[in-house]
Amino acid sequence: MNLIEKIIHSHLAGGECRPGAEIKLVIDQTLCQDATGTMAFLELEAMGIDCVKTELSVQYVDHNTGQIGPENANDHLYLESVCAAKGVLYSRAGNGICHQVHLERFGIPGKTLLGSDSHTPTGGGIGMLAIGAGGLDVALAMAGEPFKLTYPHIIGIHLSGKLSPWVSAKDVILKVLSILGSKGNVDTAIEYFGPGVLSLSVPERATITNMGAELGVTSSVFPSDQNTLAFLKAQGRAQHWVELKADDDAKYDRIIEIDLSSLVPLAACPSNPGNVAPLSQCGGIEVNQVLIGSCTNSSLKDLQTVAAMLKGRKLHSGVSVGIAPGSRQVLQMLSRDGSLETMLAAGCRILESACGPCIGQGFSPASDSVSVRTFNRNFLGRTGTRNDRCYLVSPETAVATALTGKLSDPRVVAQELGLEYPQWRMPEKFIIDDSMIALPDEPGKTGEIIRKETIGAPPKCSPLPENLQGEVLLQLEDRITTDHIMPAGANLKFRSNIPRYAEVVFDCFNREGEPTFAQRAAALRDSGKAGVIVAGESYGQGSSREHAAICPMYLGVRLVLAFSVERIHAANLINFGILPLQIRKQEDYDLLKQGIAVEINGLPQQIRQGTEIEMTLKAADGKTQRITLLHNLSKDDQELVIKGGKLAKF
Ligand code: MIC
Ligand code: SF4
Repeated sequence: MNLIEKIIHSHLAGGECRPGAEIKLVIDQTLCQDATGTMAFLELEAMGIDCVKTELSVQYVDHNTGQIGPENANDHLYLESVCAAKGVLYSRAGNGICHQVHLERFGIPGKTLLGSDSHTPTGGGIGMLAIGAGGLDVALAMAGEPFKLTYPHIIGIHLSGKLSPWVSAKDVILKVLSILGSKGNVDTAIEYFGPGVLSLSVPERATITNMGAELGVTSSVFPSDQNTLAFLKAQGRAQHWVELKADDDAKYDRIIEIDLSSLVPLAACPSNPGNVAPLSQCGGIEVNQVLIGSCTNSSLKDLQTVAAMLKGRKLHSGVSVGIAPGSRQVLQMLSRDGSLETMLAAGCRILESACGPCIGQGFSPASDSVSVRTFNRNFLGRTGTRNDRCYLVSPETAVATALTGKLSDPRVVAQELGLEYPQWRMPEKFIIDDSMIALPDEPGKTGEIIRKETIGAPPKCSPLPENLQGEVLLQLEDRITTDHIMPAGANLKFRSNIPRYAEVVFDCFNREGEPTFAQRAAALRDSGKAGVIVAGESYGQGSSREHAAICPMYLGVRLVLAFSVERIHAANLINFGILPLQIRKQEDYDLLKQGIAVEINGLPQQIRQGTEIEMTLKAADGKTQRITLLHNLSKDDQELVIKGGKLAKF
């Protein structure tokens, strides 16, 4: 068996191990972050669960830490008190980004981890089978229910050779993105193997598995070896180490060969992580902002490399540089070894250990300017600036750019400046201080759950109608992300208030002087009709935010018609009673224009009797046409969506 098969087999709670079949997995650990966690815990409360049933559940505060207005702090109070009551560890604001802290303090090779954040697969860097999901699915896992997923096709990426100086882990995952693209990889998982693995430390592996999320795969996993042990030892957790690897005769559904020595510095160009090009092809662009951090590139390894490159140098005067260390541990280490001083002396702006600009919380770039970031997503507008131009690169490329003011190949800059590549070594011991992680109350001695006025309730959805009458509210193209559907940035603080957050659904498609999407959808809902969204391929890529289903559902959306829907988003739609249907032909897509009326008769019966759904389209001139759509819902999911989603039963 390969390693992913081994972990799945040891956690199987039902189903058949065959690509495409539905299986149930026992979940050992869960993680939530604050932007998805409030809803997850409100859902857990709605289920009437007293105490979580997992081996370990941790709630982090890392997304909503700007605290402009009381909403964020109200969320934090609610989360800390509900975690104390339900047996969940709570990592306070300032302690770091969930994926980085989880890797440092809690990740265990061979365990399963379900997280309400799409970058949960970061845990694959330490040999976990770590999967992102919507908050409701994580709440169910905390309640002790196994997690349902499609048994994946397993791609083996065989690594050989060793990275050349100035080429780093980010370039490896950008290379993989250039091969597999950022769409069409649903129900696939990636396992890294081969002699090249040993040349990568745990933080480097975690950069690679983290950005596997941008491929749209279920998870990415590295073996657990001597490097994993070295990392765990330095974290004071050697007892958690087990050796894990694929059998010598393991099979994969597909094998991709990557010779690490042949890689060059790469960039993901605007505005998708899949738009990868060698830096030599996009160099010379004038850059105004460089940001280093996010759960992809904010480890001690990354930031000590950054400091070594900056030592004794000043930033280019045209560039504003921000650095957000991934955790308080990383920040303390940088402070102790003098790296922080080097960064400040160079002219860098030091940010809190949190997601910050990665999710549009400040540091939006100037209009018509270029921002270069070590982050994982550059979807249009995610920086908080409309029509932004954002490039994703390695920390080495980011510093080379910060020094020159132009998007630069670090190999060239190193030669010009006479820079030696800083060789990184894992410290013998990291600074270990878990005092910002609050432990739960003793059973039977739980305190009050604090619920301020900005904490709402998760809305329930009604069953699907017998005969659905609706209208296409929006016809969209390929690769519509959850950032398009549910913008974060300045709106992130409304995550606990669905009616308020729903006002900005599809905000990026609203035009001045015209009714907004939310207004059109609510008017249709109030007239008793269903809202319909039409899209191309890979609808709902990106974040795990279930708000991209909850808020449209709240506005009366009941159908999403697309060529394909990404895994986490498809599950979120079903969980909240929205039916995803597959468009079969381009001619059908072309007919599904905004404003066209649609009708489906006997919808529940059609769902139950097969995979085809007949829909009638009625144009404004009274002409009707029929099209056939497909669904691939399991029996359980059919009943779930028919009765109005998972919360309907509570
Ligand atoms: C993201 O990177 O888009 C986020 C913000 O971390 C999301 C979660 C969210 O929307 O709260 C994710 O990746 O799942
Ligand atoms: Fe936070 Fe950005 Fe990572 Fe999402 S991708 S968890 S916003 S750092």
